[in-house]
Amino acid sequence: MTDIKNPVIDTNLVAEHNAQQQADLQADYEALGGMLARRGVDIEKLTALAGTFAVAVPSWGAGTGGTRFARFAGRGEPRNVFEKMEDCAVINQLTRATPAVSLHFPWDRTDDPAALKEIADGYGLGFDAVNSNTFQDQQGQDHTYKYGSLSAQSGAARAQAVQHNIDCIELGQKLGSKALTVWVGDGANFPGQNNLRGSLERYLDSMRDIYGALPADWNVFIEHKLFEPAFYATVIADWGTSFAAATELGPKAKCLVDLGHHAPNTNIEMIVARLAQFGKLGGFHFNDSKYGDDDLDSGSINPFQLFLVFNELADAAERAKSGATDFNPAYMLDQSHNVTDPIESLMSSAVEVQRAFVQAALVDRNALRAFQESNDVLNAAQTLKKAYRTDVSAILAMARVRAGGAADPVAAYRSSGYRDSAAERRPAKAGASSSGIV
Ligand code: RM4
Ligand code: MN
Ligand code: MN
Repeated sequence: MTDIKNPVIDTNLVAEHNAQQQADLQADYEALGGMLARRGVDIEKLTALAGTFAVAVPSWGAGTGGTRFARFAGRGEPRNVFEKMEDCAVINQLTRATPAVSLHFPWDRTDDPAALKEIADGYGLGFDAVNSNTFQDQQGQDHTYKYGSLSAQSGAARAQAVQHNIDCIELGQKLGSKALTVWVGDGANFPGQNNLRGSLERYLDSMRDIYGALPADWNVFIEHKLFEPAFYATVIADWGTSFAAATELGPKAKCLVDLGHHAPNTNIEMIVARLAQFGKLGGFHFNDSKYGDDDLDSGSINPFQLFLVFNELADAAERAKSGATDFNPAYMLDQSHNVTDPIESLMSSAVEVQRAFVQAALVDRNALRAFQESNDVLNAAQTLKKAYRTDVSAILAMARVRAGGAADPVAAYRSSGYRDSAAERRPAKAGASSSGIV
């Protein structure tokens, strides 16, 4: 069990919660273990594997989100990066699946990174990729991003955007991050507004400067997105452009796949397979969507797609192992919560992503290969379905309990009264640091 120096939720409460659940969990675990044993699968191996899973939490997800129309504030929302960290600590304490936080600057900027790091250490949290923000103007900023940032026509706006990214790297270094994620909203709303090729050339020039500022052990992740805020042509709209840019920049540049950033029905698992094949899969922003960049909870709309993504990741990991190469994509959530408690949504999503990870490990890869080779299409498809249909909840719960988390994170969280106490301690404050906007 990993000990957390300063747990936010009373550990006795978690222990009592687990004690109440223990008999049921044990019975479910034994039943599942028996069923898996008949398939030749050792449940203990899967539980140990589940315990290795980690997905980072986006600091901005801790606040309530909004749409273009309105934002309905939640109770006890975090008002600064320290309060966001406290919420992220709750998420990890109960799920034991989210040991790192992804920060967004300047929303999360602090003049005291050492204090932030110390508090994070106490919570048992580290820092994953830092995110830059040149998709909105900040107060007092010299040059507007209204017409673009890294690809802007204005050299001054471009230089300012480059410098902001370099500042993010410097702050991230003080916190122990090892990657910068760059997503820009740059693009055009009208045909003719931008020279399509010229915009990408300017973007690449800017990115070369940012790449040049990366420490030796850092990566830069390029995040593509089909549309919004640019509605006619986005500079980094798809994985092809992202791949070309990452290739152009060099080995430290990789592609980041945000599940919501594709047209409906896009075969995202194939994008994952392609990027993995060519060594450019940097990481993920997990979320789910029905129509566009909806930022709904992971696995809430299309859990089969999430499973298929992890199926490709399991295949890539197996290939990397036999080729003795590294394969370590960064897993992060990127969601916006409008009608749920963000802590509950982030905990549930972390568990859903972990579920897909464990289900993908259940795929009988030798059988699948044999069915593929003999063109037994039906059985090949059924091999995937068999893994996907297996309810691995008891494995996930057991892995959590063994690591010191809660058998049922949402139930334990509700019984802790954390949200009520946050609402008392954090009266709404005008101009609070942004969160929840994705
Ligand atoms: C974007 C994109 C980025 C995130 C912002 C807040 O749509 O998904 O990853 O940083 O939203
Ligand atoms: Mn994203
Ligand atoms: Mn997004």
